[in-house]
Amino acid sequence: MDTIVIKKEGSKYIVKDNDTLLTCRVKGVLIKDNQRVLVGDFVELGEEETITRIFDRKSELKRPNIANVDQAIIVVSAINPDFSTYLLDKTLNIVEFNNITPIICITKLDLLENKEEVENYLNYYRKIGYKVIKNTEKKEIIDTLENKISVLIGQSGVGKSTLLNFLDDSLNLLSRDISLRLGRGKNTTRKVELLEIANGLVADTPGFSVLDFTDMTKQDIRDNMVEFNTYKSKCEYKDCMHLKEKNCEIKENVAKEKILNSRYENYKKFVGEL
Ligand SMILES: Nc1nc2c(ncn2[C@@H]2O[C@H](COP(=O)(O)OP(=O)(O)OP(=O)(O)O)[C@@H](O)[C@H]2O)c(=O)[nH]1
Ligand SMILES: [Mg+2]
Ligand SMILES: [Zn+2]
Repeated sequence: MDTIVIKKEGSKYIVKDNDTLLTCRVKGVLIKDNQRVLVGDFVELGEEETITRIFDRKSELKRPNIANVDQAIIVVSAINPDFSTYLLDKTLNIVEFNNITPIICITKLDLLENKEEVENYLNYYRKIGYKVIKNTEKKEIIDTLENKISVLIGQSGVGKSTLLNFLDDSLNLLSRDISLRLGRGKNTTRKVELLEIANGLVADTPGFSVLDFTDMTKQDIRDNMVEFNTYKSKCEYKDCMHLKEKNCEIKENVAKEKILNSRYENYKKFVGEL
């Protein structure tokens, strides 16, 4: 995977150069030039373990601030915290906007007596093209991570660190029970770092409580509702926002239950939040 920054430590960066880990500083000219090195950056190293160049980024996520992510594993729990289509749809929308492939990982199905409602939602997300994995499907997850840079995102407490520990028990990432015992705050994972897991690089991230649509327009939000795009050509207006317009194919398909009502309602909320 070439030469990639996997962690920041003070003013130093830990760089993985093939199979060697190096502690590097950044060449003065890059700092002067305001070129900030991010976790996930592919870099060129000069003499004395100095980062001399940052290669063009394929993607850049703001929160967490990480470069070149291929895919986002959106971790959602069936319960505790409750399954939230609002948070899931919001995350999907923002991840799509950033040209990162979203993958949904469901946790805590074991805690749910009646799984039908959640399973029905998951089937809908599968139907519109998303890969959905259960956190118990170890092989499936390992295959998904192979040769990719992935980021785990999801609310605090959904089980992101637990999932990584399950994939690689040498990791020993702090999960919430432990942090409560240590009397720490709510979020257990605090720093962005790429971990080598299952022949891939994975960033565990601090659970977020606020995600926003920074830099996005209403049209972006509309265009990132992926299943709307299969119907929109039949809307009367070419630029239909699927809101107040008449003869809107999206609204018709919501009424026909071809499009999930919660997806449409969440879409309206997102547009309203801008
Ligand atoms: N029963 C059950 N408990 C789970 C499952 N996954 C995680 N947990 C528990 O849920 C709690 C929170 O898990 P964490 O892995 O710390 O959650 P996190 O997403 O990393 O949280 P932050 O680091 O705060 O963002 C822990 O007590 C885990 O043991 C699951 O599939 N089933
Ligand atoms: Mg965690
Ligand atoms: Zn429309």
